[in-house]
Amino acid sequence: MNAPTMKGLTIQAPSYVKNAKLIAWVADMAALCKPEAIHWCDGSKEEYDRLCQQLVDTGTFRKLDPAKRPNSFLALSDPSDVARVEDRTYICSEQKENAGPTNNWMAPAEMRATLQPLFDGCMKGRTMYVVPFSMGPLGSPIAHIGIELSDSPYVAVNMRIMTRMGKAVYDVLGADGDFVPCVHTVGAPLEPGQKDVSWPCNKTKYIVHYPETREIWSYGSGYGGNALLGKKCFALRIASNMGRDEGWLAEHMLILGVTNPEGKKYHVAAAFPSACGKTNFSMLVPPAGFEGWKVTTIGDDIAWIKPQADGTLRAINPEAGYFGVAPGTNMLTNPNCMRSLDQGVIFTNVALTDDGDVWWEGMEQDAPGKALPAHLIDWQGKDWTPQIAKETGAKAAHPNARFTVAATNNPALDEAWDDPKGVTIDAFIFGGRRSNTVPLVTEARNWVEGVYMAATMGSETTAAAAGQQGVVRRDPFAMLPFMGYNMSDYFQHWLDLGMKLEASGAKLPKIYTTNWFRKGADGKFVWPGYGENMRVLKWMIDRVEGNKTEGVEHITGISPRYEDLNWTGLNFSAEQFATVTSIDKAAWQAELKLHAELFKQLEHHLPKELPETKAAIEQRLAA
Ligand code: O2Y
Ligand code: MN
Repeated sequence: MNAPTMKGLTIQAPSYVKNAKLIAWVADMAALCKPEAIHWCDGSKEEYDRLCQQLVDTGTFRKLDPAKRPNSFLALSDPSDVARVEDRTYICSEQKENAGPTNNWMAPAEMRATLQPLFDGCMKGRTMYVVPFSMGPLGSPIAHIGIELSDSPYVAVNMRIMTRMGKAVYDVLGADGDFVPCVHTVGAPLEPGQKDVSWPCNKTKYIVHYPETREIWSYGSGYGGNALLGKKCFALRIASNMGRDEGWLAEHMLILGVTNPEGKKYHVAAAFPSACGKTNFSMLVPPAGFEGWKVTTIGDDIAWIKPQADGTLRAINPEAGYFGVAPGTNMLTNPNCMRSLDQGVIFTNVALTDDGDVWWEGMEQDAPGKALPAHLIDWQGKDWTPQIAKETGAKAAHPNARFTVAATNNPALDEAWDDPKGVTIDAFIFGGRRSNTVPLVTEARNWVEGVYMAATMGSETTAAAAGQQGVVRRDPFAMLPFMGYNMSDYFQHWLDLGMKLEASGAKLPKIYTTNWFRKGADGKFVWPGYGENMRVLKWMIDRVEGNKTEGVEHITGISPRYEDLNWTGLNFSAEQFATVTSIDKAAWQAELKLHAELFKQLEHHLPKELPETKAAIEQRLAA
């Protein structure tokens, strides 16, 4: 059909692409980026296999031993391109205050002028892949469509795993459907005859969002959230704007199903800061003592939640795969995840074994005493031996090494994971990472108290991340790096939604905070975590069901007493329980001063309910 041309390059869209706006946009972007060719992805397995083989041929992928890890590949990135770049991530709203104090901001016109020369000719010598994707089940009333233009075949194959990608998206899009345009380049044009590198990228990076026009432009990185634009850029930063305008929620939350021994099923959405075990919790295996309980995964990272006419909140996982952290994943911490990685995986920045398989730190923690591999190729392509590691501290896998794998590989996948209607949320969990102060679990007495706890949640940085131990980084709703507008307006959006649901007579989901990370006097974690978190989850579900264990009321809500949890199969004393639940008056006085600092930073449009709730907590603390 439509075939605009551009200096010898024909923008020949396949006949099944009927959307004139899309075709015109691709022509405009091709005119700007000047690729050598355009490939319209159809999402087929043949296409995936062909692109993976191309990535092997060009040295980006290494095919793993098919007997050990069938249909799986390893990519090693450029050492400078290993993670999301928060300091290069921008929310370019017309007004600075709409991006808020927690985001980098530049005026849209200024950013467009900055990006124009960078994108001009940025895809020379490369193919532009047109990647159509649906965030959420195809055609779901909760789902939305994006089109990513990228000069990275690595991005194209990862997007096929992470989203519903391919031809069928065009049927949903139709002739005049809407989509979020996402442009991505590694920023490494090739001159005629120039040999490519295995991981092209540019030391200049820009991850740019225009919330008013719902556009994403990404320059210079081929890695993860910087390049797979359906994930953090669309599903959180742009979608949070859509949600604010349309009355729904785009959240950094896993979604799980939990079925009790009576066969009754509940759904929980849980927000934890990045790298705090969301994938593990979403795939939790109930321990001994919880026979008859079952946990199933709907999503491991992002939830889109839309209120329904009946007052319920229905949620989908907009993604179709997991882009999880490999180091630390093992048969003890996450057996379902390990089983998900048996075949069909793209690994990035883990180590390569001499027999063509992968390895990462913590992979064999479940097999104490097992010798380290005698030799590996590390994530930088260098020789690694236990001796080198001892002498230099070199990690075989990068700490942010990842696997990309289809949700359908997960043995604990929920049967409703792909249901266009989504699932009804019964409870929200907000989990911080605090060595002290915040108890193991607390139920908010009402929606406002829950919003307060979520707004003030924090995460203690590790020494590696911050150069110093124990600094609390406030991460409201675990959304700090992913908020697409003013954080205080977002708090207001949550409060408004709660008020609206309450006014309609709906039963609101309960709100909980958790903290698996309290430490004892010896500086060690006290709570065993992982599958043992089921003990806390059961308490929540029992409370949702109305089997109210009394619990204890304290300054921020209600927590269980020792006798309220099921301890079968775990040796955990009442003293240890006190260590993870106690409320220390002096520590909380200091904590509330930090809440005040947060509220000062967010004072523009800060809902009055938050300082009011803080005052109530202070009063209870003083009493
Ligand atoms: O470093 C990256 O690009 C990945 S970040 C990421 C990936 C999967 C799920 N969550 C996150 C995160 O930072 O929260
Ligand atoms: Mn995440």
